[in-house]
Amino acid sequence: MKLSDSTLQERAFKALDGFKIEIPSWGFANTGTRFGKFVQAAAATTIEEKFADAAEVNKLTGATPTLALHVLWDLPDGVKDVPEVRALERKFGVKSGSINPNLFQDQEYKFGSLCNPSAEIRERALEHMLDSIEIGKALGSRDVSLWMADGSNYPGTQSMRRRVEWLEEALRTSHERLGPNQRLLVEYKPFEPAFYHTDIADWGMASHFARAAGPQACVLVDTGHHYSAQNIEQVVAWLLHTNMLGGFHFNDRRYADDDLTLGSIDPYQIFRIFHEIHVAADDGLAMEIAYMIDQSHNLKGKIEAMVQTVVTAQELYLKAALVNRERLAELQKNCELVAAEELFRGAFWSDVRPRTRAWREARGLAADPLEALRASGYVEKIGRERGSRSSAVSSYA
Ligand code: LRH
Ligand code: MN
Repeated sequence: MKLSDSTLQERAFKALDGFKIEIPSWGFANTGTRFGKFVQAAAATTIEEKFADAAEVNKLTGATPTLALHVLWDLPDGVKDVPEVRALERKFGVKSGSINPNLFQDQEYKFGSLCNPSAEIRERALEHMLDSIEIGKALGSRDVSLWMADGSNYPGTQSMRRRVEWLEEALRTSHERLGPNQRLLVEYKPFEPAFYHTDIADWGMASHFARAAGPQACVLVDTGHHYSAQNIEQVVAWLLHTNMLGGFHFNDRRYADDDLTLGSIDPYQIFRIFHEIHVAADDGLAMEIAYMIDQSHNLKGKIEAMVQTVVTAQELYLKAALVNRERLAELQKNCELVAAEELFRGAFWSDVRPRTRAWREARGLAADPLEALRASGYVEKIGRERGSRSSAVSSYA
């Protein structure tokens, strides 16, 4: 049974009204690769500038009310920086989102942080975890989002099972410290910067650590953290089935953790992921999914890339929302392969931009956020204001 245009329009507005995606503070900063960093005059270096840029993106897209913070990059003095961040939230109308501990840049983490053979270093890493949880409580943020670079580069140089035990212990202690509404998101990554073993390398390990920690812990799927041959939407289907899916770090890649802009290489991948989520919603699965962007804009204009990413995410989320899932379920049951594929892929190919424009106009937003950004002169303005000091850049973001 074909869906009428009014049904599609209604579903479209409902889907877009409900779709919020969190933007990373580090997406506005000068970032690079080990081969260098190309500085942009308009890049943000202070937490105030990161909130200002986040507010501009939210004004243009109506879909990014929260800003992910990385503790040592955005709150270098820890909990003491909370009052300033609170004031920025009020000034710019953007709330602090997930709190991301930094357990990878300190010299002492050379052989790991929570998995380091030195009990002393594990203790200090745990202190930072607990500080990050306290910052989350003080800011009223729901998620503490943990990614660790921990691993090794050469066979035989570390005990992988010992490190599992140390991490289980640290995450149990961290979970005990969570507030009633807080969650611990465990992010996995198969390699980089460790190139022999990574302690949280895949969804199975992340699920184990989350379960071992406690009921408020779940798994974060960074789309860039998979071997190229991996079926990411199947991982998502499993995490939905096992009620372990906490959220996403969206980006795109051609080879490894390239952190390119969402939908720039394989938009169909993200469409397939969103489809699994829409079907799970139809099935009434309890879900609290944090949609977040995790990209480093090394060449594209930082704000332009962020607006482009949010618009692309809205379009891919909507394309998947408008799949005639009732009809697809029939075709899947009858194993009508070509008809099912044509329906599924057809939804991906349908141009939903007229619907996203209509939704924006109906919600008093710019019909074309990228065009509105260009017309606003915002990037030029902040480039002039920030440009004079942009030569020396120190930390990663
Ligand atoms: C690690 C990662 C993690 C963040 C970092 C900026 O690759 O995906 O989520 O801490 O990027
Ligand atoms: Mn990530």
